[in-house]
Amino acid sequence: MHAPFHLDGNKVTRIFRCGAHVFELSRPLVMGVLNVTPDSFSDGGRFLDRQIALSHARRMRDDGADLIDIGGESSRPGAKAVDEATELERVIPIVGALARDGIAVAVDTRKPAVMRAAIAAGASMVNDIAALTAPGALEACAPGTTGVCLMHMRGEPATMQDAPIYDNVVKEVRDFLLARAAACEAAGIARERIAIDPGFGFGKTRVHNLTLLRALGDFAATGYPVLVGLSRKKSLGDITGRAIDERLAASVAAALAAVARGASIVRVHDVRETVDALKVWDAIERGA
Ligand code: 9MG
Repeated sequence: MHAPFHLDGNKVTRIFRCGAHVFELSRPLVMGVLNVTPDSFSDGGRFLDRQIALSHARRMRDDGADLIDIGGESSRPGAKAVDEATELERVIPIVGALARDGIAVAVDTRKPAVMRAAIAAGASMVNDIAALTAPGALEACAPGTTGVCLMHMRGEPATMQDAPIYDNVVKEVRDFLLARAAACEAAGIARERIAIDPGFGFGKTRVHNLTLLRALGDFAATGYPVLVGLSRKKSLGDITGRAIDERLAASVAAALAAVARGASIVRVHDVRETVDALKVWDAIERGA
């Protein structure tokens, strides 16, 4: 399969288009997480105040984040659904303010109405843990040039960690993502606007997560940029025995391992540390 390319002199680079932001994938991109929720698993309640949320997002931008992912509904295991009005009220003013700053903003939502409002407010990307499966989601994202991230999730956040079972986790997740990417392209979302994500921790055991991580090359081989979110997740806590706020080293290690296996975008809470680690990794890779 072929990826979208950008020709710059005799240099050929893959690109990921997110609205006005066209990212060259010659180096890994960092997406900073901003949860404006009372109950997200790692930073729930910290950024409900709008000014604190904006300061934190701008700090992540200054620390080197390429994109900021804003979510108004927690997707942690067991999380309760949020109504549309609440989600709109939490995220749209922040999306608008950061987009006006020229920041590439992703909106983390499953709701087509939130997608439409966020895109109208200047969002450059829609990050959907349900891979645009909600009725109207494809139609909400198709017009224009907004980027999309299609994530795999088995079940729903409320119950997804209740003993998930796969015959072949890599094949099932990859097949699902390729089918969703094909649905996007059929709906008019160009290939250069699509990223895929195996959905670590979303209806997967620790072994499923590790199997997917080891097989990330199979996802990268599809030609779609692969986005990976492992930052502070339970699997890292299980491996290290560390509490959520003590998983920085584990998260940076996981981000590096993902990039080394072909991830193009890492979704992280600790932007500055991840950017530094990736700069070192990149310099070693380039030998310069
Ligand atoms: C919203 N969200 C939480 N975890 C995530 C992950 O691993 N990937 C993506 N795309 N979104 C996530």
